[in-house]
Amino acid sequence: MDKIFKSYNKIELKIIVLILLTFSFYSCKNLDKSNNISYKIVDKEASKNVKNLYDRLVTLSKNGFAIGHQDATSYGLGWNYEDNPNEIKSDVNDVVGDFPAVYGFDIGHIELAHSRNLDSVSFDVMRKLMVNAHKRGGIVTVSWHLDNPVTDGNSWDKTSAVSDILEGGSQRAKYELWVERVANFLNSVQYNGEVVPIIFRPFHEMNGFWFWWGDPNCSASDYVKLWQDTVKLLRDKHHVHNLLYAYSPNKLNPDDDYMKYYPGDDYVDILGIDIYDFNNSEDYVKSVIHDLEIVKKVAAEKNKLYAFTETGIEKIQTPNWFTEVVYPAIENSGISWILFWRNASEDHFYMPYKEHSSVNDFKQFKAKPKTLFLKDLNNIKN
Ligand code: BMA
Repeated sequence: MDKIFKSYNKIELKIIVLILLTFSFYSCKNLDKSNNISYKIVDKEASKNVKNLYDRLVTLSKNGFAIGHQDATSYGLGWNYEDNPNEIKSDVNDVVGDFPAVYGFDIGHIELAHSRNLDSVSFDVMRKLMVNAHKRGGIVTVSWHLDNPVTDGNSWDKTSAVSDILEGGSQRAKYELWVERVANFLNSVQYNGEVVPIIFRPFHEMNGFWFWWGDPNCSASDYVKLWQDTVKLLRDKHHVHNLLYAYSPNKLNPDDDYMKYYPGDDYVDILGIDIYDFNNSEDYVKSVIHDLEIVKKVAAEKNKLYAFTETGIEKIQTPNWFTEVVYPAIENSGISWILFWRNASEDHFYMPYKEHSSVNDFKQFKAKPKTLFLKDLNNIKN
């Protein structure tokens, strides 16, 4: 080796070292490039934006996890977007000077052709805010608290209904119309003439005993049929090509099987789980670690992304909850994002707002190495 080096002068050596360094830098970057990862998505005809979103999720999860907030820009404590539609506001931004990276919306009541969702967010406003989130580099995810199609009660009306909306069921025509309305809305979310990519998370928390589409009001096989049928209606009948599909059971009780309602590898893009802290952080942390480990294992076997699709502690009365409870529990989980629930009122909020006692803790949470807010997300190169 020495001999070889002696034959070069100092300048030549510097140039060689530079070339070698540049080469190794680019080859490392290439190794990290998500394009090199092979994956299959539910919709073979998905728009290129959907594929980009998938790539972004793969890449970002190597750097940390994106921070999400339900209805982040629709309203917060003491404000509503509709009161000042010239300004995009969020409680998160008011507290830490940056916006969430993930934006959750709920389309419950789109099926009824209402102009507002079940939480009074106008669908026209929602569409604008989805486009705005996407335009600024954010990620959009949608849940669907749809009414009970048999009774016209809400999602929590546990009257059995799934068998009635499957093919041959008494409410089939109604359900097909509902899905058509969902399709029309999702297809209408466009920016510069292109559909905005959306992570769609229907029929969530099916193991939670509170929704008509879940245990014990619907069998696992009917659930799977409903899911597959809904995907086919959206994708094949209504040509909705801007979706990734996320499956998200609720916290697993000891006898629960994460896969019990799993609609199949060809119908799910992202594996998720919803777990809340009901002011018992010890129990919460145990569940988060245990359940995310299961989700991670299944995701690895199936080569799929995974996320913490809903969480939070209502009213945040536990001191340092963000840095001492949730952060350590998810730090090494490998999730792509975490979605905190909505800031609806002083009795029902999950993110800090100006002057709340958890503001300082949340600032420290933001400073942690793995929490990715909007600016962080935009700094990650795909
Ligand atoms: C629930 C609560 C409800 C709300 C629903 C859909 O968890 O926040 O108040 O209507 O989500 O957003």
